[in-house]
Amino acid sequence: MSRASSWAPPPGNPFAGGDTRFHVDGEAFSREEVALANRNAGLPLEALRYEVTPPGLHYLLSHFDMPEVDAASWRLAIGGCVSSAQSVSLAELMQYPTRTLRVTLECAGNGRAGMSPRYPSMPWISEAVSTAEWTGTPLRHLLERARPTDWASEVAFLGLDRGFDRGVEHAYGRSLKLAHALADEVLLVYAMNGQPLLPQHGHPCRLIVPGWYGMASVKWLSRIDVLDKPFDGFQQAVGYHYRKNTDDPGVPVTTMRVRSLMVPPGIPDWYTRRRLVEAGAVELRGRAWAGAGVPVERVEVGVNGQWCEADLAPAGVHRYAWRGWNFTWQATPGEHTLQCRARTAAGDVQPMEPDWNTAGMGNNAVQTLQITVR
Ligand SMILES: Nc1nc2c(c(=O)[nH]1)N[C@H]1C(S)=C(S)[C@@H](COP(=O)(O)O)O[C@H]1N2
Ligand SMILES: [Mo]
Repeated sequence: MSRASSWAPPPGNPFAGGDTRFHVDGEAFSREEVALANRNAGLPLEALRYEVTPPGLHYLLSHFDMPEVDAASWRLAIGGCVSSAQSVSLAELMQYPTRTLRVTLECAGNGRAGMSPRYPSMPWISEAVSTAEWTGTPLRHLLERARPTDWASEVAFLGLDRGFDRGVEHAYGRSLKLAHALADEVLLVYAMNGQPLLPQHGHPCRLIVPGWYGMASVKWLSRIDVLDKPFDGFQQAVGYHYRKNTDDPGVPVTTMRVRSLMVPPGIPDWYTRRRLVEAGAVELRGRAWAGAGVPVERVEVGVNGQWCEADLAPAGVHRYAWRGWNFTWQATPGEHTLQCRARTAAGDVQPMEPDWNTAGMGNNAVQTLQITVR
């Protein structure tokens, strides 16, 4: 595992040299960006129609390769600052009290392609969001059995996948503050929409951290380390920060920012994805979400810059899932611009322009669609 002290690439590291990626302007995507886009699928926006995303349509983000795991011999170790280190099999984990939560996950890099200049990485436009029913057990049950020591402050989660980023070799890992790790909604999950986890979503067991951007929900768990100091793994200490420039220590990326998306209306042109809609009443619909369990309170639809109130679905019991909305648009022949914008109960509103940062994270600017009405 990478530690802060080992960030300077050790001798013999074939990918030493730190960050070799430079920001780019314009719409031309590199071969590497296209290759990442082929590996990490997005939610086709018409699939926003499903309250719970069918598993094969759930967006995907994996940094390295999917590890090969034998569920029958897999074990999860819990150690570090605990009184009683644990090791559980999948069958043992399933004996713990079960909890199912409907959770909307969004990748922190969603919208990266809309930031200019752009950081070469997974070039999401707006499709890195989905909702699933995750079943597992609250992590606190295992932590309570392991009994963190009085000086424990943080819990690190290590995946079985391993690779290099910016010259640093590491297993994918993230951490949570101990108090957060003990919250009842933080789950060790082995099923998605009632089925065993698919290989790409972390089989046989992953973490789900509701309300946070997806990077916190570590897939393919191998080990949980209870720590007495902040976790210094690469994806925690170096990756996932909002930075204004490369010297900026930055602010850690945490909970999801408020956002809404609409199902593109009408029919598309195969290549450009431009839309054609027939004149008359058009039912626009979409979904809106925010992080940290804060409810979305309002969605507005912009028609050529004029904002109107959309109808929001009832809040319901799914505190960590997106909310549906719809709006009837009287479409008249010609060219039109459609937008949508959500606001939370805490008063946070989507901005019109992205809040630029070096890694292209947390872009929750309003979605804009160009529509031709016939
Ligand atoms: N072990 C591991 N966990 C991981 C990742 C990863 O690359 N390796 N990617 C993270 C990121 S950045 C996101 S957005 C979510 C995506 O989860 P999904 O692929 O199941 O949608 O997983 C997170 N957990
Ligand atoms: Mo992500």
